[in-house]
Amino acid sequence: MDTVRLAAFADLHLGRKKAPGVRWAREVLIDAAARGADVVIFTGDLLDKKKATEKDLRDAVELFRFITRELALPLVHVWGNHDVGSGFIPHFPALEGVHRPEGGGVEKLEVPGIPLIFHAANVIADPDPRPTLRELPAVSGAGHVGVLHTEVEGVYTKNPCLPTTTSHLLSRGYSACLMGHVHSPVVLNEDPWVGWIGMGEILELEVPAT
Ligand SMILES: [Mn+2]
Repeated sequence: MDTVRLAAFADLHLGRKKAPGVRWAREVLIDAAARGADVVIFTGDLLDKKKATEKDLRDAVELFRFITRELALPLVHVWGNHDVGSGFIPHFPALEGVHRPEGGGVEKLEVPGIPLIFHAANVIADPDPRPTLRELPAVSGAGHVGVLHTEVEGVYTKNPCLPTTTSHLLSRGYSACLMGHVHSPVVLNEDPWVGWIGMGEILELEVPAT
């Protein structure tokens, strides 16, 4: 494979009334899979910290199983501040085909059959003002993708969340940097793509393989 097709979504906030919901997610992901997606990315805030219930947790697990079993696509994701605030992370099972960082630092994730290297970090507190993303490794060569739930330069100053800057992200040399936390779609840089996917949006992006 020379390129890899990503299908990315963010900030599902299950439990929140006006959030798009699991049915929406299934529909857009079915379409993305039909268009040839190789891997699904979710950039955090699966569950709403104020509204999510046990039922939403079950729906979230079912959605991830749908992606990995029915669509037969691997999933890479990180936890966002709302996931932490929901209290459900300790109850979320390990699922085959689902790849996420295990701790609170920057971790490198590799997915069998997908020629990319993911650089990802979980949010571990709400708020989470740690300067952790300074540790994102700089790389040379294609096929590196950042998967983050973050603010950039204080766009979301009310709730500090793994703060970083556009120039730092661009200096890492990644082929794309996909973010959650800001709910409107915002593109900070077109090529390589750096930005927030937004709530209720699906981003389909082709990136060069390693
Ligand atoms: Mn969010």
